[in-house]
Amino acid sequence: MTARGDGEARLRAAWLRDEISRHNYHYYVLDDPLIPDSEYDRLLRELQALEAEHPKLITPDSPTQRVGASPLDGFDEIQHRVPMLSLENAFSDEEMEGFDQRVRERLESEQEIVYAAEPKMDGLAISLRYEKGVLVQAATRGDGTRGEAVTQNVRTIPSVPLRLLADGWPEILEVRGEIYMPLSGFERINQQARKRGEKGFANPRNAAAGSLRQLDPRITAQRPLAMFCYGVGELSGGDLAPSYHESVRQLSRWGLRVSPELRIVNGVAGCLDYYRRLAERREHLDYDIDGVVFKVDSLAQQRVLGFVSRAPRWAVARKFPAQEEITRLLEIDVQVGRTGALTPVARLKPVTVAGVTVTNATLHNAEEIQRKDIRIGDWVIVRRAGDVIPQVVRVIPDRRPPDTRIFQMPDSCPVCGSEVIQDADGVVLRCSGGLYCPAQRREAIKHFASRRAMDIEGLGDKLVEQLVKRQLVSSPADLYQLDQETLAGLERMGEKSTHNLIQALQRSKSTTLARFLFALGIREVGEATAQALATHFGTLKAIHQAGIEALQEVSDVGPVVAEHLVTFFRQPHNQEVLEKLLEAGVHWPAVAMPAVDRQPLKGKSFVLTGTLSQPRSQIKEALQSLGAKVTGSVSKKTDYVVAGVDAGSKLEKAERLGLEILDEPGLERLLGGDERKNVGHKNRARPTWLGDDESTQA
Ligand code: 9MJ
Repeated sequence: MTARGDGEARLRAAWLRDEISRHNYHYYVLDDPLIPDSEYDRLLRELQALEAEHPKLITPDSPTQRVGASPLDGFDEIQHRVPMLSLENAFSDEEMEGFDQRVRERLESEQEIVYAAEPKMDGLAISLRYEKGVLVQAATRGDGTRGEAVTQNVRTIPSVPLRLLADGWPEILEVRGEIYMPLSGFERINQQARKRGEKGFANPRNAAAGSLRQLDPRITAQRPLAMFCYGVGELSGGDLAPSYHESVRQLSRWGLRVSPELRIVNGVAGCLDYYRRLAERREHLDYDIDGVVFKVDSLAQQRVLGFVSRAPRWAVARKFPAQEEITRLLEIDVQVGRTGALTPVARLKPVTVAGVTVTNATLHNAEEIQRKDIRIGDWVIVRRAGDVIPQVVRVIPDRRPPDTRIFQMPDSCPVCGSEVIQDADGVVLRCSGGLYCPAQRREAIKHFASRRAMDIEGLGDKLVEQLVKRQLVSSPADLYQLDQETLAGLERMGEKSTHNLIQALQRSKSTTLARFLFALGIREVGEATAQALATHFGTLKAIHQAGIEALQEVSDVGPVVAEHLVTFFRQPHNQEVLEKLLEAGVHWPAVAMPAVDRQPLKGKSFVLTGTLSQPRSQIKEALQSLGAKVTGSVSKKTDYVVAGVDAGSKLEKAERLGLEILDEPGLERLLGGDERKNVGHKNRARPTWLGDDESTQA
């Protein structure tokens, strides 16, 4: 390669920097990449090579400088010219009403106040200073007046722009926001730490703080950190829009990442409604939040309201109730699950966590108990996260009483006495009793009846427990033999509930192949796998007859799942149960398949964008089963773009390129072309689940 002329190299480097920054923004800030990763890597490598050849071309805002500078001796202290404020808290609806009333009184407003609402991130407050659009300093909040410069560390965070995009930014712009670690990243780095024999971080907030306070930026660079921006400190040589939400929109235009949850709400009623809705969705977010922040949206009104000591009068944090409490671990019992797995469960001295009394918490497995050094009698911290089973976070070693006992897993099943065997992974212990074990039987039946399986309404856990205990039911097939008289003899079964249950059992017989497969409770066959198997093979017979290899042709079936399937169908006991279920009248419409070698969408490439009414994974699977390729970014080579609600830049790009765009009905038409429509089903006399036609009496 000939060395480029200096001028040409400078131009190329500048172009590459802009191009990489633009893609960085689309990938990390908008979460909507324009090009494949390989293409991005190629651009970055070209810039690295160019800078290696011409070191003079390296600028502090070059994307190559994110990998982490040399270690520091310590962090410089910096002074915040505009103090970094904290927030007043509200712990109840009444306190929120009090806040709103104070705001209205101060503003002498008869009208409802317009508030901006957004999640309260549980991370670290950070200030980013941009001069002429270039990031020159990043600092922690510290005590609000003095913080520490963590510039080199923050530079490694991909969602923090090293240079602002677009135009119109003030000459000096200090942006404030929260740096946090996404939950998925937190799990990953903790797993890696454990593999190395280290302890890992207690929670994502500590992990983010620890990562940001690294003296070696190269370590920070390897930590999955992200940032949401929510405010402005110092500002000169430019201006902001007149409201909070519009100024946040401006920040976003300049390449800064802002919360997608930001909404405008009216009055305190709007605030309380937002709070409740977000609280419900809290567990589905990929980051920890500890409440909601409400801010008076008008910046003019904010100025009138001003500050008290260190908090603005125009904002409040409505905090979620505490989710961790301390209690005593009284005993450890062992539960036997549907597949025989033994799970140690902590019996706790009852404690109220976030308004709910907690008496049990899962301990997962023996390894976890050992790792956390949990002993019977310890004082422990219990966490309840939404409707998830409560967890023992850790013990409080300082409070350990002298008489604690070390727990050991049993070598025989605590329910049926069968031998306990260890899974190949060496972590999970299992009862070898199979359906001989009443616990496994009970769990298998609960699963069979559950909403996403056969959906037998009214057959709750307590009822299943009674049925199994009284030996009225020992397999799912026995459920369909239950009669009015038997059911009426059970606790809490009046005439009406008995009648309803019989009806529900009857209704449940009409199902789908995918649901039925899932309901059987075959190990590792979840809903998605069951759906994939049903779509791929079309009939129960075909799945039963498929060997290990044929099964692995299904998208998410590997050797382990294939082995479980073959083992399941080989068991005479299972064959008998299947036969009885079909005999009882369980049926589904035939899944009419294209011949396996006919893949009508072979070679076609699809991109899914926007919110669709089914999980993307399901749509993707359906498309893949017809031979299509599903990719993440739109290009000239894309054949179809499936656009759901609120589709954004991918849809725009598809329109620009003149690609074929499908809405959901359009996609359904494509997927449900004539050859794939569910065909009608015939009556038949004999259960023939191994026969030619499974479409049964309906
Ligand atoms: C957090 N922690 O998410 C503020 N915050 O505004 C949001 N914090 C804040 N805003 C002014 N979303 C001071 C602090």
